[in-house]
Amino acid sequence: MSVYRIALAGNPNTGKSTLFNLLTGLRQHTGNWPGKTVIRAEGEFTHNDTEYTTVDLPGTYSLYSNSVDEEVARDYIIFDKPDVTLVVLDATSLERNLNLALQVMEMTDHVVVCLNLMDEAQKKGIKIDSEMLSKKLGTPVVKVSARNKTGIKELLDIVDEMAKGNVPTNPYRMTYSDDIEAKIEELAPKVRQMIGDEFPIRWISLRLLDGDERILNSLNTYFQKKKKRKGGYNNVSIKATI
Ligand SMILES: Nc1nc2c(ncn2[C@@H]2O[C@H](COP(=O)(O)OP(=O)(O)OP(=O)(O)O)[C@@H](O)[C@H]2O)c(=O)[nH]1
Ligand SMILES: [Mg+2]
Repeated sequence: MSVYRIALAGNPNTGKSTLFNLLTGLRQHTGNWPGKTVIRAEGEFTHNDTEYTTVDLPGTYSLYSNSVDEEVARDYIIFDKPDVTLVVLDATSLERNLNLALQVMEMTDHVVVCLNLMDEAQKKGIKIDSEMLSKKLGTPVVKVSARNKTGIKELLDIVDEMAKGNVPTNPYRMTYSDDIEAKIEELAPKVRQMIGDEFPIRWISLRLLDGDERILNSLNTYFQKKKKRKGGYNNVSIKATI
């Protein structure tokens, strides 16, 4: 039986761990991320007769390289390639929270947006047209309350469908200013030539243009590990040349 992997990403305090605990119950284990002092919580659950493992990523406001937490979350999405990244948003501060959702959507097509704290939003009289939001974002959007345990079945049904490749998505991609877009166009083929197609080339090009050297470290570590595993054919050493 296949085991699919689900990552929970989102800003701090959006209810990721509450949802994680609800899904995995006692079937969870914690440790540290390799080489980092950041706690890694992983757990299992079953839905529609399918086994899932889920990872509770550290809460972050962005996925650049500003902190170890951001690096851990970012590297998991890029290098471990979960079958679905569930972006958990606080429905009471949607505008601020959508920023992270858009960043994740630049990194992977397999995104489900979970609007959590819907109970709180309702109390505050906040109304959200999730269908419209879903159309605009190009990803499924599901309203839940992890505290009141509402919307969870709908959420897991769509996660299940996406993990099995049955949900075509077309995540909204930010368009940048003309000069940045021109630079991306110039850089992307070179990045693709160096590292192949298994990574989000546009996103990596953007990070490189932003002078993010830590993504280079992460890529080098990834290729070194891969080389060791495969007995050394892939001799890629990536250096900043921009
Ligand atoms: N009202 C309401 N509160 C919630 C809901 N989900 C989580 N909370 C509360 O929100 C707070 C933060 O929840 P956590 O699950 O710790 O949030 P988190 O995203 O894991 O936070 P970090 O680990 O810091 O990133 C807690 O007090 C939860 O009880 C919800 O659906 N409704
Ligand atoms: Mg947490």
